[in-house]
Amino acid sequence: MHKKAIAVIMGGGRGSRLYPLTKERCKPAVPLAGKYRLVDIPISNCLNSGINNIYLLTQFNTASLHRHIQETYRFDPFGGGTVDILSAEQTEKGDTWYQGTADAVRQNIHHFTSSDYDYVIILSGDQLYRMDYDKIIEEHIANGAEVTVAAIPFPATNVEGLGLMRVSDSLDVTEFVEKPTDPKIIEGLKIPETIAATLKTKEAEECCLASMGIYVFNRETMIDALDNSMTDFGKEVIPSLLGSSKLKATIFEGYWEDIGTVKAFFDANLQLADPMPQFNFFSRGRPIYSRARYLPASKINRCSINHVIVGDGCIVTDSYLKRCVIGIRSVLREGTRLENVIMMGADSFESAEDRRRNKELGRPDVGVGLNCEIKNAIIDKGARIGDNVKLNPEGKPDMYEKNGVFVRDGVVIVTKGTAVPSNTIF
Ligand code: ADQ
Ligand code: ADP
Repeated sequence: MHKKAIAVIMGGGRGSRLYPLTKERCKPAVPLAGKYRLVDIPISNCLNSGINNIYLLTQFNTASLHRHIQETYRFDPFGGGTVDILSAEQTEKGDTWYQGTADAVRQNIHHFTSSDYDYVIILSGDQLYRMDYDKIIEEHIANGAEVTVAAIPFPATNVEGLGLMRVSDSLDVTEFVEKPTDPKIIEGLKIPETIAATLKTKEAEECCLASMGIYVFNRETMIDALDNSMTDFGKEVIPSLLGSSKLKATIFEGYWEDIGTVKAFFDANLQLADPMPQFNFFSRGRPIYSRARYLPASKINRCSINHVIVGDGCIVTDSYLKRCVIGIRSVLREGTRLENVIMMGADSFESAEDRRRNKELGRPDVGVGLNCEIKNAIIDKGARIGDNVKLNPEGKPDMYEKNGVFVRDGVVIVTKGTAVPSNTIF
């Protein structure tokens, strides 16, 4: 059957839950797993599903996002394809930020009409998972649905912040409650026996069906559904379509993690360093794409390294690393111990001349200096950590911030480009 689908990736609102990683960049550009950026996940899922007309909606466009998209997603002229960044500041309304997900799509609908499409798949830009969208669209068509919502069984004790739905045995969505907090409502939305019995998920009857924030719309259904002033899909648009449109659920039972908060981002990244992580970057046939950078392979000298991911272009000497993600172009100097650390790396190597200048300016070189001890931390790009620095969030207040060093969700964050002077004990 001939079908044409476009994808719209929601690149993030204010990014406040990931702050300060979003202090100087938009959310899609936040580095992930040592060499990727968040946006590579939904884009790769699209490309692996045969969708190559992709729109990325973001509040503001940073140099790094632009560079990354331009350098990474180049399509051949025969197959075609585009990844278009549509940022709020570029809309004709000028300074108005998108009011919410539905508002962001509405403000850009005129851009999509340049594509010839029958279906739109709306995706979140801050989730780690692998999904075949083509299968879902096929299912959507076969069901004669107007809207299909992807749902995942989630333990009822753990559904805070998620939209929950009730479905019939044939997976018609009959009720949708955005982020309920009342335990009675949550209890009432547990998966019924008849559906639980069809699932692979263990103890599915103790789970609810949570919305993954992934929606397939027929073109006209979406245009009509947004012909009003509703601002959010989960809060307003989806509930408003109940009863008037044919709404179906599709159940996903693989690994899926919303990584929109500092804690979730930290945990999901470090988990990737585990021997058998739940998300597999090594899977054959469905690669996660990223920018080809032509960096040298990393050099590791006299180190003890356990459960660590090391990106390209790193130099690590006489260090002890346990459960870390070390991003591209990281430099770690002698005598340093890192435990549960995500180091994002750097945008360029420093030359001898740069290092001489650093001395003159009295600032540390980019990377981590001699004899440092860092635990439970995210070191953002281009940070300069001097010698004998100790960083550990233990016992620190959760909203701490001073001189570019933050504590959020029990994690120390050294923000992008921050210099931490030698002998700092935090
Ligand atoms: P949330 O993720 O809390 O819940 P929302 O804030 O609407 O909902 O964000 C959805 C996605 O859109 C996120 O990737 C976010 O970064 C992005 N986004 C938000 N505002 C945006 C804006 N103004 N412009 C561009 N992008 C924006 C949703 C659903 C729930 C569901 C969860 C699953 O509403 O029902 O359970 O996703 O994570
Ligand atoms: P990266 O993700 O590589 O760390 P960023 O996206 O944060 O990079 O930023 C790349 C460059 O764009 C930096 O020089 C930064 O200061 C600049 N920049 C970031 N945000 C904005 C903005 N809203 N407007 C203009 N320039 C910005």
